[in-house]
This record gives sequence, structure tokens and C-alpha cells, in this order.
Amino acid sequence: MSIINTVATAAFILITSSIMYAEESKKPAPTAEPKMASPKGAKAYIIFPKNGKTVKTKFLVKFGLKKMGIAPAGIKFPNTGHHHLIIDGAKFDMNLPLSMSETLKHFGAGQTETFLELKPGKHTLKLVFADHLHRVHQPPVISEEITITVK
Ligand SMILES: [Cu+2]
Repeated sequence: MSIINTVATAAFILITSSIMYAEESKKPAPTAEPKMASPKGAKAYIIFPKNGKTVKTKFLVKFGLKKMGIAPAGIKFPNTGHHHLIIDGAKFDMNLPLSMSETLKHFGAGQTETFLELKPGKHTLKLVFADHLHRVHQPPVISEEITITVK
């Protein structure tokens, strides 16, 4: 996983730098801002509900974070970021700003909990912490995925 990630990142940097090199003759290209670093031991986790639990159609989700702090989206400050909630395994790109959808929610004001309303059945939830530009940190701070039953 981390080797693939490293290779993908290297390829991305290579492509980016060749594009920037090609553009250089036309106008000064802005330097791509590197992803924000996360400290050792940083961790995002879902405090509530617990994995395997049954909840009502409208329920509270509490976000947990270790070794980092919360900052609103757009505010650049070391070791901070904001939470994103991935519902039912919504896909996202580790090298691009996270998209926004019904199943990939941003909490750019720095929220640490939310009320979710989901249809009855099994669902999965996962937290992805990301920097001021909505990009995952380096290394990524992503919670374990939990499975819940909505009744
Ligand atoms: Cu975001």
C-alpha cells in the first residue's frame, strides 16, 4: 500500500514538474503547495456510534482526533485540518482535494459531530482528516471504517 502510494506520488510529482517545466517559458507557474504533514501517532476515529451498533434513522456521529487540532477549511496552520465523513465507501483521490457529495461530507467549519439521516439497512462510516485545501495529510490520517445498522 505505502509503496504503491509512494510510486503514485512520485509519478504525480514527475508529471506535475514536467507540466510546470513546459509552462515555465510562457509565464511563472505557481509552485504546487505540498500536502500538509501529519505528526507521528496522529489518528482520526469515530467516537460514536460504535462499530456494529444499531442506530435510529437520524443519529449523532461524534468525530475523534489524536495528536492534531481542528482548523476551519482555508486556514493553514501546522498539524491541523478538518474532518470529512465517508458514507458507504465513497471513493476519493488521495492526491486531489476531496470532492463533495451526499456520501462525502466536509466539516469545513471545524465541526466535531453531526446528525446523519440514513435509510434503514447496513451502512459504513469512515473519517478522513484533510488539510486547509481539503487534501489528505502526508501520511494520511484516516479512521477505521465502521459498519452500523440503521433501523
Ligand atoms: Cu474539506
